[in-house]
Amino acid sequence: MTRLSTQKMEANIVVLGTDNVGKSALTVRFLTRRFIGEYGDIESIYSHNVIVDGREQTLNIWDSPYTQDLSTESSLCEKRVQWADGFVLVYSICDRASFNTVTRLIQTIKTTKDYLGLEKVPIVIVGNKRDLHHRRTVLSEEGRLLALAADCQFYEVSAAENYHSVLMVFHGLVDRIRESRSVMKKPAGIKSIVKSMSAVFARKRTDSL
Ligand SMILES: Nc1nc2c(ncn2[C@@H]2O[C@H](COP(=O)(O)OP(=O)(O)OP(=O)(O)O)[C@@H](O)[C@H]2O)c(=O)[nH]1
Ligand SMILES: [Mg+2]
Repeated sequence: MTRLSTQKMEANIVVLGTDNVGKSALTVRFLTRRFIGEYGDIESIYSHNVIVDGREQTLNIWDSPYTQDLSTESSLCEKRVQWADGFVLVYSICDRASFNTVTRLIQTIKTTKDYLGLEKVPIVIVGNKRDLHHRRTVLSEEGRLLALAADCQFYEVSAAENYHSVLMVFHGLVDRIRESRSVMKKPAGIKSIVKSMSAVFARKRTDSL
């Protein structure tokens, strides 16, 4: 029997990306394990309890249809970014423009939130529609390189065909949110600033010799 930790975590997750990339399909797949094909203009914040690494977590997941109001420049987008603790940024592997938007979204998130000094920002990049590989226009390597450059996690999935990889996306994000919270809380941050300042001064002293 697995013992649950009493420490319950709550986290806000926003799913962002251009239209038709599968934001609702991914969200619904995670919540219900099902792929229903057509999702219409669903706009919802779902509350979902999960157990990750023996810990109970409440995830509030915000999925909304893409409109110009949700473009990376808008204040509505900024509001969502402020609300969220973690981000699922979705593009379709068959849609180059949707991949370019993810690059812009990362910049918006990083300039809106203060992630200074945080090694692993709570962002997961998702290349969806992997089953449509014959129509692929974005290589897996491009997604992986973007994630590497931005310190994000990366998955290629098919919401249509596979539940497990979608589960990995959300569990991976929960891990990152937890890590980012513990790093932000740590007073050791001050210690490391002092340490790096002393290193700079020490270097200056030796430089001037
Ligand atoms: N083949 C394939 N089709 C998918 C996949 N995921 C979603 N789709 C289809 O892509 C279309 C758009 O999916 P949605 O989940 O509605 O996309 P969305 O990003 O929520 O779009 P908006 O809400 O309009 O911004 C639907 O017809 C889905 O059935 C996938 O992994 N593979
Ligand atoms: Mg949708």
